[in-house]
Amino acid sequence: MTILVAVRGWKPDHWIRALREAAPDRRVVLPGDEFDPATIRYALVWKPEPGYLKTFPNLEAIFSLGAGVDHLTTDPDLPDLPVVRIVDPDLTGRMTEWVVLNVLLHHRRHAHYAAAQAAASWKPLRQWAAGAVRVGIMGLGELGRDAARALLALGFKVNGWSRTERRMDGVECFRGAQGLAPFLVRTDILVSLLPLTAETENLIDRAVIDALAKDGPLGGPVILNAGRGRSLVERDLLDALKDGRLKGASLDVFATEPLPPESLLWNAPNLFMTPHVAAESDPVALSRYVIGEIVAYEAGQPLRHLVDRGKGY
Ligand code: NDP
Ligand code: OXD
Repeated sequence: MTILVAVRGWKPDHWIRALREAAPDRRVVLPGDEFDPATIRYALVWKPEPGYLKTFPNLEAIFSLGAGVDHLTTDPDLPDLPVVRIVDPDLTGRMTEWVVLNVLLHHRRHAHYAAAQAAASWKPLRQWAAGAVRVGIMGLGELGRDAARALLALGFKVNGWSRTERRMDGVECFRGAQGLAPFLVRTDILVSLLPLTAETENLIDRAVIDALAKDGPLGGPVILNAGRGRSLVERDLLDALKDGRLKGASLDVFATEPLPPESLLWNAPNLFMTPHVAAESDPVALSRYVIGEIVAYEAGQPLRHLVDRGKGY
């Protein structure tokens, strides 16, 4: 009945406290604690050491404490057990806030106004309506669909791209390799909320950047990435920002995290950056989610939001 919490790079105390509050009758342990590995039935993890999870003979399910699961799928020794990911309104709402904020920063030409303010200069620019701007969301999953709804409510035109066919009211949907070019050519602001898989690694490269719409009101396309850093070729993004093929960008995720001090991205023009905080995993909200899933599972219901190992997400 014991629950193991293994979070590398995060402070575990908040998780332990939140889990004990959500499930006072259960034992919750950390990797350094004294416990019998045979008692562990559930592991709640973020970036566990590769090979670590196979050391628990009676483990029944692995819960990723983030929506992304590449931190698990890259472990060659990951036991063949159900992997549950986070699908929770708290995390989803946080991501939608980041997407809306960053779409608006570019749409409302904030880089210009921040520079003008720093120079004590009164420099109004023309502002177009949201309805004149086409936002294209790569990844119409849990996060992409919620962001799409919020952008539609603000009046933006929204397109979406996914691996399989998706339908959504008000959103023009494209899918697969054949749908990529028509999706890109209708996109002024590209938002990537893709998982990292063999297919999405290095997907957003020079060819994708050059296929984006050039006839939109922003004077050039903009890219936002809060999916995974390795889906984007950073060198190609930098070149395009420097030579003006891209009007701007916002990045929350990077190929190497933390972003090394010598990275040229720190000083790239018209780039807003956040340090992988777009949708933080909140211990209180997500402990309630995980315990709710465990209780339902123990009552005989199937586990939900399972990762498909074949697809990698
Ligand atoms: P989902 O699994 O719900 O959605 C993934 C979407 O990506 C689906 O629409 C899927 O298509 C699409 N997709 C996957 N592979 C491809 C492909 N090869 N070509 C086209 N579309 C593809 O994931 P979430 O929405 O919950 O999360 C998305 C990602 O966001 C996470 O994997 C994680 O990397 C990132 N994330 C980042 C956070 C941050 O703080 N920066 C926080 C949380 C998550 P289909 O619909 O056909 O399956
Ligand atoms: C996640 C993340 O996957 O924080 O939840 O990136």
